[in-house]
Amino acid sequence: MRAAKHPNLPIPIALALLACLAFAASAVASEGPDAVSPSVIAGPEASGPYVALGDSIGAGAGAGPPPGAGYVYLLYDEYASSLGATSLLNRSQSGATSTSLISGGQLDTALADIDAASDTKAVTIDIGGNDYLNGTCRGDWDDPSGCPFRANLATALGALKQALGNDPGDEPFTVMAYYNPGAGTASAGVYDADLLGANGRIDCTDSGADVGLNDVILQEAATLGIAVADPYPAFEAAGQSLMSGDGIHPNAAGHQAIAEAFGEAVVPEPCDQLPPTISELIEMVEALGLPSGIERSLVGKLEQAQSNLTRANPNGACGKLGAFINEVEAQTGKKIDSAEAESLIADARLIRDSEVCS
Ligand SMILES: [Ca+2]
Repeated sequence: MRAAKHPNLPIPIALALLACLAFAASAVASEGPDAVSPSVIAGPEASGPYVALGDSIGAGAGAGPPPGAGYVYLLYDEYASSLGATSLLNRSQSGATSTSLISGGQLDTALADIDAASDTKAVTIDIGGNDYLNGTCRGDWDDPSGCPFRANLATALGALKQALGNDPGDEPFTVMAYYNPGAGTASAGVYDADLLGANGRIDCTDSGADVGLNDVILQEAATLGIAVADPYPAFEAAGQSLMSGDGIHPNAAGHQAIAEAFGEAVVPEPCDQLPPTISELIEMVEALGLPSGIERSLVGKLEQAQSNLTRANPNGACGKLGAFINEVEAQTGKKIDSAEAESLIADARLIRDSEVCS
């Protein structure tokens, strides 16, 4: 059934993929949901927990027994020394999908951990790999009717961020992008098609077929201002040397590489905060249907700002943008609707600050 989504796949690769998926499925099945059970490490004073959510990777699968070499446990050591974390509440569950995360209790447990009378020190999450392996998202990551991943991820990240907002202090909150488990093998391209989408890269502007699992993670994290840990490049460079041999999970060195990616996580730049152009601002004004005298006056100031820019006179442009902002402010709630005025002013300031007056 899954192979039907890849009708042009060369047969040897398709067979390799099926073998790989079958192995992964049996590995997940043999582990069962409790084989690597959620674990709690309580320090002498459990007042500063590190709360981890995730699937089997977060639970430490592949790192070898005991799971203490899993990336969550490595991060706990790091957060204990750098942030003063005094306990680890690892709620990761082997086999978790974004749907089971939300409806199966894992998210609720983690939210209760954060809401408890404690000062949460850090939160990490890895989710989505099983939406690929066992879910309905393959080939359709940008289709909300067929793939619940984006909505589920937004729900989970949003709820966790809100809970952290009510928790004392500032704390790192990081979501993991996925490595390619087939890196360096014949199945690498098949995985990449779903990790990166049809265009083979992650980008905040991707949509439709160009959206893969990691695009969704980047885009939703960018929207909410959450840092992304991206171990993909390290696994690409390492071939299979970071993999455990079960086709899916990292080995101890792989978990170490993931922990290092968390250490280097950054908040992606949101697409929608790129400054608009003056031409776009003029179009916005003209679309409002304002009284013609006011529209002429506002558009005139923007055209003069554009003209100043064209003549390499940024100070003149700054002045005209400032006059535009003043006029919009004067008309706010009068001839210009308050929300529309706020939007015009915000865009004019973005242009002034980023392109002209910096
Ligand atoms: Ca993409």
